[in-house]
Amino acid sequence: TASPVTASSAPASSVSGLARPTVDALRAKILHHLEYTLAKDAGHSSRYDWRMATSFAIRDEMLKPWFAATRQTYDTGAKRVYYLSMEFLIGRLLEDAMINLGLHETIAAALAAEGQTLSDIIEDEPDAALGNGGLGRLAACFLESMATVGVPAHGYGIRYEHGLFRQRFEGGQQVETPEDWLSQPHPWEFARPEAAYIVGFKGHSELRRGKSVWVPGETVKASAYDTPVVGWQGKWASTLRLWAGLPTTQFDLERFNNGDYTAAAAPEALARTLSRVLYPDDTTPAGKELRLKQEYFMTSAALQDILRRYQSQFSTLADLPKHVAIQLNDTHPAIAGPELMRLLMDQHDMGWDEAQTVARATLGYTNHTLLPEALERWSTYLMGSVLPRHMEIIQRIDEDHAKAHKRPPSVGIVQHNEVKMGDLAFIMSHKVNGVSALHSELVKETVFHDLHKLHPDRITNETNGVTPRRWMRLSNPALSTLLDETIGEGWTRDLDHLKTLEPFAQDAAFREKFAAAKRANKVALAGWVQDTMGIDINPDAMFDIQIKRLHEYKRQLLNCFETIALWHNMRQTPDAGWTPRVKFFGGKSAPGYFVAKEIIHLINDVARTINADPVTGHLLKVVYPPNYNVSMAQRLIPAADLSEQISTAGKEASGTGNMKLTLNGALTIGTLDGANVEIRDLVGADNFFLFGLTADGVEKRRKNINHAREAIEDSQNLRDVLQMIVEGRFSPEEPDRYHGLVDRAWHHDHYLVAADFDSYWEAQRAADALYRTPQDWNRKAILNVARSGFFSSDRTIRGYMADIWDVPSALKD
Ligand code: 7GP
Repeated sequence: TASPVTASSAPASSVSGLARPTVDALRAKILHHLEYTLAKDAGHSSRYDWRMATSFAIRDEMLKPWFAATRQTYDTGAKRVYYLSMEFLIGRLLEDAMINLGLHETIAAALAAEGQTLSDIIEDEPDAALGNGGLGRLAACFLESMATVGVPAHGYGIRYEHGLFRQRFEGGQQVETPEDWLSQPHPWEFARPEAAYIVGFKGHSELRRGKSVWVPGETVKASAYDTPVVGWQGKWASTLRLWAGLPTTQFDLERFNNGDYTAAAAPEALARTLSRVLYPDDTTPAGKELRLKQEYFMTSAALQDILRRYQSQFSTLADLPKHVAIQLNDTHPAIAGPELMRLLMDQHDMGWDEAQTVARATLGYTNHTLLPEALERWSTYLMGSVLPRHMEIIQRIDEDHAKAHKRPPSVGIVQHNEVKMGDLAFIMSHKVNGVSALHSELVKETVFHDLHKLHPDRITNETNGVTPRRWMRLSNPALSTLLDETIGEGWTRDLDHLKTLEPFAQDAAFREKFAAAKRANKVALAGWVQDTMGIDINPDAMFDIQIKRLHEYKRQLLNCFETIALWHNMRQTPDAGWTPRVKFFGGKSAPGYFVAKEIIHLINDVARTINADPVTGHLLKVVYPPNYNVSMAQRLIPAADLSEQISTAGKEASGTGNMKLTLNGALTIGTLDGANVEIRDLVGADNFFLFGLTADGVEKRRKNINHAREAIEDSQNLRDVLQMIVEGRFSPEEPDRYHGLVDRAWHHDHYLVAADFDSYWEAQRAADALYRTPQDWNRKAILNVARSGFFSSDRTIRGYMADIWDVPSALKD
């Protein structure tokens, strides 16, 4: 039952510059939506009803900035940015919107007045998991940063009915179940049935009056759903437009009436398949026809929408690049090059050369990985049958390029009966960027070595970043409040303000407050681990966290081996003054990635064994909560002491979890890989635990075919670890369970786990030693926070605006 509101006249939050509703007004709004949108009585409403009503009340507040941004963009004819991505890993939206609109406390008070608890309502929201990992989460951070910085922007993607699978552990093994975030209505989206486009597949291309025309053999309709994304303090907003597949043919009533129900529903089922599921592989492409169709479906719908909007405002398509910048998130939308040319030529009568010039000036391409197995290639047979007209265009782009440049034989979009999507994206973009300084250099030296020589001005770097709204203000209120009190709130919009925190590292009183905030976060996490997993952990132990997709190159196996070695050593001398640790792992494996799944199994077997050991119980615990996702990251990152960034050097393009953990005051143990290099440069070598071979060193070491055996023979610790595993210490019910894994460690150690093991062990012991002197640890942790301002995705977006998009901010000041 409702209680009277008392806080209605108090200023609801410290956010300024935005006309914000009072507690009373919001309370009335929530009740209104409960009654009129959900048709529920407040006395008989479920948590779901309250969440929906609260979300609708917040959504109403998003409309003003959203409309204002849209109107201003039309009125000023401003240049627009379109971010094409097969993934947007946005997570929950309610709290993010509340925080950016400055309504967190107001909503909490309004709900409290109705006897509801805001945190319960926040937890009721399913994660929108429309992405796999780093690439998808980066896209989500970018949307929010574009809304904060003031970029007229749309993200385009697919409205997958099923996002990334849910992970369970059965007997320690990963089991996947479908994710169903859309089984309940999604309160943030607006269906736009009027924004729909026909997308074709297959058929053939024919000449009509001297012009090529594509006659598709199949068609589907792409129908739009819009979600507004408001920036910090609601000064600007961007739009996420996701496409759903619908049939173009009418439901076949005759067949239905004749009793053939399946055939009657077939066109619908086929079209829906396009937006049914997210491919669950991140760095390994699927190579399947459906995936190619999904990529083309999203890209074609987006480009048709972009041209329609452009033509509603401007007349000459030749000026497209003056008003439009399109960014390709990896090669997944790389068909945009030929598709944009096709639309310009076949539908708008532009000539070949002009169409190519316009397309290239409009498109930019971001590369997110160097792993050869992740570079998309489609057989010319598949491309030619699914997209026959595009295959013609691709071939001619390739011929043009060959004529215009003296190419070495390695260059060519079409080679060995395959279309190389990386080369296509490179050739059809005016700028190509890597995602960290090291990665961009490696892009020049490796994948695009020859193309870089032909086009030396094309590759640029835009080091990744993360939004400080979600990854500090939302997820770490304890530290956020301390920052506000110490240096003011300005850091939220301009993360460089964190620099002013630096002197406080020397201030013992501040260090104490900083440590108290970290401890509060660790206590909260420990409570959650106890409640959800039944594992008792000590909040004063070092919380050592490795959270990311499971992949051999990320080397969760190295961490697992070190865990075993540590346990083994602790058991032998339990009184040797060990630093107590809790090792956290989180992450999913691609369903078909056998080796990664075996590593998950081993970690869980190791956790089971170690957590049951009474000798080391006070010293070491291993925690691997299933179903790591954005919301779990928000829980773990603020509680981390040590950030594990231990990929084989040269393999992790950038990393973004590394940035979130640094920002939240964890110290990094890491290799010189991806953005770790920049993190270490900025926070200082003294405040970072470095180990391992460099990217060059890795290449050299691999030339010795015995590198693993030699490293194992030199390391008593590692030999003991492998021996314990092979003896079945962690799998007594099936002692030979890991014989294959151990055999690979000796003979097929492509990611140099063995070669880096001793160096990693040493760095871990240095971390142990430092942790025993909390004053020193905390000083370094504070310096990590103070020097992490560079890793805001606002800075990244400003880089894209200046170097690639040529777009100014629409916001004054
Ligand atoms: C990831 C990279 O592995 C990671 O290092 C980077 O921080 C992130 O992109 C954002 O740039 N790549 C993917 O998630 C991925 O799916 C395959 O790459 C194309």
